Amino acid sequence: MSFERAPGTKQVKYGTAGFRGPADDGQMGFIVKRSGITAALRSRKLGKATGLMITASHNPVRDNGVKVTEPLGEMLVPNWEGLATDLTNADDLNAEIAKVIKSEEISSSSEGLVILGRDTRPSSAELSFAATEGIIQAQSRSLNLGVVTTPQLHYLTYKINKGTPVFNLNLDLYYSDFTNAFLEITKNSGNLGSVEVDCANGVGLLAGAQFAKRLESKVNIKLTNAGDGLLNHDCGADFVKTGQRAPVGSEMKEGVRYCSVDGDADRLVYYFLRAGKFFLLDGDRIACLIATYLQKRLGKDSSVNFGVVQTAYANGASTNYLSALGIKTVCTKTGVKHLHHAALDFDIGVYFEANGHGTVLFNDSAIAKLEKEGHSEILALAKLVNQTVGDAFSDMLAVEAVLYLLNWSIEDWAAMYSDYPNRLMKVKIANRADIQVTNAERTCIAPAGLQDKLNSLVATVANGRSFVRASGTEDVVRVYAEANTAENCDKLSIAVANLVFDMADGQGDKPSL
Ligand code: 16G
Ligand code: ZN
Repeated sequence: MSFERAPGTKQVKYGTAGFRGPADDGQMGFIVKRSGITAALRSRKLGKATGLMITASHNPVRDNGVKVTEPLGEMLVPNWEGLATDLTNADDLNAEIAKVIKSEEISSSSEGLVILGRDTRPSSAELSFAATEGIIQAQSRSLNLGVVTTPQLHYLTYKINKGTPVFNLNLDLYYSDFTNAFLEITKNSGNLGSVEVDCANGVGLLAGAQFAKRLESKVNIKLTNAGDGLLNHDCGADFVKTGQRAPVGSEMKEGVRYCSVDGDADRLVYYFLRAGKFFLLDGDRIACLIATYLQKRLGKDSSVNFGVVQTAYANGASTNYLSALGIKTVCTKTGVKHLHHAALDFDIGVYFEANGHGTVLFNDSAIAKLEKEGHSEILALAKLVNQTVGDAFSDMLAVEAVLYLLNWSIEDWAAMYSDYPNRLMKVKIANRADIQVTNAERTCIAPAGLQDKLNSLVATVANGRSFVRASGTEDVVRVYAEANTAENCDKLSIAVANLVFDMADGQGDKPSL
């Protein structure tokens, strides 16, 4: 694989998922190398270690991708997304590097440190060499953690910047922190039963095996899709959430809790079988479970300010459930960084996308108030939830812990509310940038007149809700619809999809179910 970019190569853009694309068309090598340069320059600018993760998450195994992490484990800041884009598209790389060094006032004597990680894709190992080449070219060192989950990379990047000496930076730190937190919370419990984890044939199987071993006295963690099949193929959190069905290889039995992680283990969904029927507990449910627990334990008198951050994709029933309990909710644009940012406005910010990516952030004031009010149980939970980014395994342990603390079965959890029937469709149009949205993606402002027509369609069904937005990761427009019945929901989504197709230069066949 060449790590050089041929002049005139198609331009790429650093998006919500970093850079992502096919791993076999000769482009990913230079894209990852230049992301190494970006991560190194960012590190030199801040005088702190940054992270670089090579993964394409839930995408098929032939794809790959790369993301840069800020020192405390957050997503790359917006103006550097622009610099990453410029560095990656530059015909003259050295000139572009010089430009960034000048505009960002990076000292010529500074040296960076980039923490490097990769998933299990066959293309990932070679791409980590590409990254190293870029990191060195940008006058920095790299510390290669090898095969890790995305949240492990974020967590260890955070740890090194919080003072963990470089020689102590290893995965044992990650496993012991989360294992100890779980054991602390469940110290008075007996065995909590079985949970079966679909590892999507990805890196999750390594993390899953560690937790299974370290927690065997408390919970029986059984792993499926643990490397015997193709990555993300008919399995994983995205497959289960999108298809609302069990992954391949799972012979579901009543009375067992099931969950799926995605290809880099930053998303989680739960499910179980009841009377022969498949029942999904997605990111909205996880948020509602944790919020319910917090509200019960904090009680009326606590000064801790907490709330839930969702996107427009959150099922309306979950938002209504939270509002009925008097829990604050906020809606942001799609993409983890937007939710994360909004969650920081609360002492405790619970954020989850419906797809299962999310976490619970506790700020310093929350910790101080919890200490003062004597909430040791919630303080223990704060240690169990990965504070840097959504983490499928940390979230799984948090769900298990909260079910235990509430003395709830998975059935009790499922009974919180009933989802409104909903449907997600894709529409191909000539130029998806023609669709412009505002109000956390719930209102379409271009093409002119589309939103008015959409409103009229929504008004034709009971409990109707629908919105459209251009995907950030695929060349399509996504249409979401929700209504009181599955039939009305189908009727609404097909009508809105056709509206988009007709008003925004639809391509190919007219949308149908
Ligand atoms: C990316 C985002 C995810 C979002 C998805 C939406 C991050 C780390 N990931 O995977 O949060 O749900 O994009 O995809 O921000 P879409 O724009 O194609 O609908
Ligand atoms: Zn992922």
